[in-house]
Amino acid sequence: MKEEQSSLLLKSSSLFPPPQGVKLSYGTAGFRADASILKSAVYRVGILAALRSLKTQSVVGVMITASHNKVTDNGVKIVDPSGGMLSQEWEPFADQLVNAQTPETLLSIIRECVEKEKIPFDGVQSAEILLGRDTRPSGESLLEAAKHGISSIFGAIALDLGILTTPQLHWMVHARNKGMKATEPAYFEQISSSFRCLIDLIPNGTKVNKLDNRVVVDGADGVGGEKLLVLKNMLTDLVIEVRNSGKDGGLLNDGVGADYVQKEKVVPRGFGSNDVGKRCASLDGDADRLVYFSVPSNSSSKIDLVDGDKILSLFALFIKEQLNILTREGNKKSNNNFQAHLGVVQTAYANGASTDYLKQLGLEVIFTPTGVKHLHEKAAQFDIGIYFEANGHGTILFSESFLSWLEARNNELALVSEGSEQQKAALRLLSVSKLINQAVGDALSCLLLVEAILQHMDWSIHKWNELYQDLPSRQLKVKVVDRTAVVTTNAETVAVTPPGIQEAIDAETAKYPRGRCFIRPSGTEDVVRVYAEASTQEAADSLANSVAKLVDQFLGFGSSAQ
Ligand code: NG1
Ligand code: ZN
Repeated sequence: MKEEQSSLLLKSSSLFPPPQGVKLSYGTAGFRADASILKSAVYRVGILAALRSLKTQSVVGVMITASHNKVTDNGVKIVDPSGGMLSQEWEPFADQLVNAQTPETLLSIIRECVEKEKIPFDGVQSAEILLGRDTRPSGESLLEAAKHGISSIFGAIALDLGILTTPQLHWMVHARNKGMKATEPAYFEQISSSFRCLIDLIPNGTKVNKLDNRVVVDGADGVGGEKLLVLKNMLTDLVIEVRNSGKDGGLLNDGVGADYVQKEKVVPRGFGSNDVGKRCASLDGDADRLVYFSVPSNSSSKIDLVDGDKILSLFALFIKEQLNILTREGNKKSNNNFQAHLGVVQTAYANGASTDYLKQLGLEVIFTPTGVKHLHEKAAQFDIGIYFEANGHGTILFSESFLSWLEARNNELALVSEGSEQQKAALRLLSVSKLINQAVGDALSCLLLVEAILQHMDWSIHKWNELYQDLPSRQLKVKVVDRTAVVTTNAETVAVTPPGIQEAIDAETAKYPRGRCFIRPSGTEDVVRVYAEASTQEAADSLANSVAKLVDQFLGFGSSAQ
């Protein structure tokens, strides 16, 4: 590393001292904490992003968001050149860099990283980093800190894209590295035009019966609401009413948003008895999660939740149907046949009834630990991989080889049987691959796909919700002295430490019919999460409460669950 480079780093890092006595870790989705202590971390992530861009000789992204966390929190994460999450191999660098106590230690960690990764670091190579942030008030100054980090590496350029949803930034990084247009209008154009294609491909008989093309969306008072106000005007055949758009002074994620709706199972702010029977949806604070719900009666705030597992089931059903049409009898004559390998990926938080349902459909179901980096990686191993977390984060991945086959098959069908059912199925799958975000779960594109499929099937939200009945479940959070004391295995279903806790959980779970329960440390909040499922709501609540007490006994302050 050149002398000027070292002294620039020493000088600029001394302007961003790390907070005393705080250790941050690159968790489920980057670094997250109270915004007031994040400047130094964001500055250093800027440096790391520049190194990552130099190493890969590609564009990378930095997103400043704390998703569903409260408005006073913020966070930062790196988007890899593929548009996915930062390679897990680099997470330890991120931890070391962010926790270095002095400019000198920071410099030596950077040196080590450059050497180990053989990063071309001669000032000749250039690096480009796309920056985005959500609507949090702390975002602007944190974004400035990231820019400082980036500009302290010679040859690195930051491109500030302003306020974006997390999936928009991922999409843009992905598009940029594929040589495609990577602007917000290009993003809106792609998802709205592929939505239109899917609507145009709806079987004629269904269109006549189509009654219900309205959806009411809770924007969590965040960036998703704001962007949806733009997108909705580009759509025909769908009427979107946006509430909690962030424009009317509501507080981000405060009694609103997908996380609140999914965990509390009550109506978000701004929804109530006037909405009985309507199809409603909620985005989270950075619009990478989506859940649906309906209000069943005007006498209580309870909702009928249609969560990520059900979105996954709807998508799986539709994709499977299109694949069946494509490969059915008569079609076998084609010498261009291909048995697409379709797989679905879930985590331990998936409702047990959803897993049973997907297996009944004959689908291959795989489990990974929580965090989309794990799900995404698995889903990418299929020709078509559908992944979803119960909380509504997910997408459908199409492999390059399957897409090339599909394009070729579509061209072949266009020649021999233009307008046939087979060709329509091929076109539908191609449209889905363009509508759905290939980089990461995206609430806006998932919303359009759900709406297109419901119109295709001519289903109401109730019909959709009846695909299977969720097993009652309960999630709790327990504050503990040190959440890292919980170490899990087996896709997080078994706690290996603290010793004895798993046996105690098993003994408790055995008391409940269809009981299932597990604990894991959160990667985004300072808590241990408890998940319980059982045959009745009372039983699920009681199991969750008893296990929360166990967590408290083994690890806690002696306080009780929140
Ligand atoms: P943690 O805090 O690690 O449980 C939460 C979600 C994840 C994921 C991340 C990122 C649950 C139980 N966990 O992670 O699924 O979405 O946030 O936002 O919903
Ligand atoms: Zn989010």
